[in-house]
Amino acid sequence: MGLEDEISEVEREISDTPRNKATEEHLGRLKAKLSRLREEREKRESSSGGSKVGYAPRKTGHATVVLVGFPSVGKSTLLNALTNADSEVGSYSFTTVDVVPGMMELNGLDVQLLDVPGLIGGAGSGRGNGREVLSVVRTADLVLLMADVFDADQVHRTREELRDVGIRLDQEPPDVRFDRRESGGIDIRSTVEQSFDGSIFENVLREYGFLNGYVTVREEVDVERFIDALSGNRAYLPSLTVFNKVDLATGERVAEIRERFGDPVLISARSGRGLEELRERIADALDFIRVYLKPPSGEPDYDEPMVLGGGSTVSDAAERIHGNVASGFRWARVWGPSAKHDGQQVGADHVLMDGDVLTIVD
Ligand SMILES: Nc1nc2c(ncn2[C@@H]2O[C@H](COP(=O)(O)OP(=O)(O)O)[C@@H](O)[C@H]2O)c(=O)[nH]1
Ligand SMILES: [Mg+2]
Repeated sequence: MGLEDEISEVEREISDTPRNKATEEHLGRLKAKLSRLREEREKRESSSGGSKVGYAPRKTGHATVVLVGFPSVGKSTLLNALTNADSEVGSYSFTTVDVVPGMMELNGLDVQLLDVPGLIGGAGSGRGNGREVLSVVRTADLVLLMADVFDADQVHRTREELRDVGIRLDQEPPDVRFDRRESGGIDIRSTVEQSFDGSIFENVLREYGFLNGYVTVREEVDVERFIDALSGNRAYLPSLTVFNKVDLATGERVAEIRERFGDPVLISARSGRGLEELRERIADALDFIRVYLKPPSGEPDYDEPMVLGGGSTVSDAAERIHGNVASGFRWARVWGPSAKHDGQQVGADHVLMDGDVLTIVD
């Protein structure tokens, strides 16, 4: 049996198996098998595919936001409304995935927006192009999940398709550690109580060829998350849910969407309604801070801030400058929001804030 057939067969078996206590263990094993077979398929594709396979998109700007959603949901319209994108000129292709980039300015930062038209709901979506999709989406700092205001189920279907290619939205990576050893079998330790028994874990481990070693689980995991941890081939990204074509919707419809989806952004890419809110929500989600570097006896450089992720420390800034943390960093001074007083002397662990002025002495 070929790999494709084997995958289809396992997929079919999973969907045909009723979900209950008695089938839990069997299902766990099937899911592990499916995950492993899909990885095998991606590996084969990447070794036999064209030379374009596996190139990540150019990382430009301070952050990258990737746009995903079904065809005709309004991705191109939004990209054109928010960015300088010229899809005729700018687009480039992987073997199965097209990428259309655009740049927008957000609070003084350059943010790259990527439209990946064929990713969801297309002929090849969710099949065979997993590795390429991952290589595109992995570089992103945020996913905009776009749905049509008249077809709210697209949200779930889009999430499902992303799941199938290893993209996990709004989840932290699982806190599970694997340490292989030569012999002695499997030793699973969990620091929290688990709701299913260890033999399910063990079956999954065997499916992955993990026969000897220690497994340390530090959170309550289900089978899916355990497989995610074991596979390693996953991307964990924050997302914003965006409903488009709100210009056509009644107030009632809008209220219903808000009710069902917590805090979605409602926009009309065509009329421009909601786009300012969307820009603000993207900026909030990216959570970037700007730090202005000042030489020890000079003025701060207000023209080109250093841009760092939220929660970054002085040592992160030093690392950005020197390429590694340790080299020559002696001490630093900060002025601004994170400083207790002007020119406060701080250590490597000091947490920086947006708008700080920083001098690193080395
Ligand atoms: N009424 C309305 N139509 C829109 C809106 N955004 C896009 N469209 C239309 O929906 C169709 C598909 O849009 P497009 O941007 O090509 O979708 P894509 O396939 O996701 O890139 C086009 O006819 C657009 O003009 C919107 O906010 N309101
Ligand atoms: Mg399009």
